[in-house]
Amino acid sequence: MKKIIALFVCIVTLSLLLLAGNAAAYNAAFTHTDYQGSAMPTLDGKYTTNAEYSAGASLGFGTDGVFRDIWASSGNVFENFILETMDTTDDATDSYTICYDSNADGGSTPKTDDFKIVITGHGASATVAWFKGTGTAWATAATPAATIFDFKESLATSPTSSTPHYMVEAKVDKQDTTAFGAVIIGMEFGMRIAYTDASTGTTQAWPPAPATADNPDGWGYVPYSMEPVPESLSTVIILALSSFAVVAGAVLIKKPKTIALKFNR
Ligand SMILES: [Ca+2]
Ligand SMILES: [Ca+2]
Ligand SMILES: [Ca+2]
Repeated sequence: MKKIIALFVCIVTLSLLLLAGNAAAYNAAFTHTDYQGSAMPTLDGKYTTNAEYSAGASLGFGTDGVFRDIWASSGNVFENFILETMDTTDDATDSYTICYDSNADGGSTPKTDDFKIVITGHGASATVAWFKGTGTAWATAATPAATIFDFKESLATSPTSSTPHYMVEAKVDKQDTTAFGAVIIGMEFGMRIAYTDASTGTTQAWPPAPATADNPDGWGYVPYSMEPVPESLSTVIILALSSFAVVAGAVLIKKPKTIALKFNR
């Protein structure tokens, strides 16, 4: 009898956990920690030295996308990232899409604390468009001042690969409320990142499909740490990303020379 009661309690508990899981405001299976950097990266659209983002964790996505981010102070606290793609074809409609759910409260449509940033094209001619949720859809929004948000895009080599490839570097003020009346990125937030190469018509994204830019419930979760990334964690992340392509997984290892050779094959 005790076993039956124990089994019943177990089933009820599991059911409640499943219900809680379904109610999550983001896809917790895709969680990426935002680590603290000791200095702001140089916003030049390039990942010039390993040290620039070595405090952050690497996040591989798609077949060859790599995202690195750190939060750091420059007066206010900023979220800084470098999003690299191994794309080398210069298409005017190549695009990066970064979505933030400031409160990580999800929703099947973009709410008013949700933002979508689309950077299109390359180099000095790259353009940015901001969108803010209305509750049911995206509406175009004014791009915040460069002191609040700024980006640079370039074709360059990096510690990730010695073959020149496209990447975008950006910073977003995590404390500013002047642009939209509330912070653009909360302390812990939801996020989706994507890159579309017009030459191949393929989109690489985190989280991958079926997640979309229009459904915050499917986005990943980004908690923060008051420390730089532990040295051993890169390997742990590789193991966690079991569905991740082997070649991109190699990018996560902090051995720039080895990585460069793999991409040069
Ligand atoms: Ca830089
Ligand atoms: Ca391209
Ligand atoms: Ca939200």
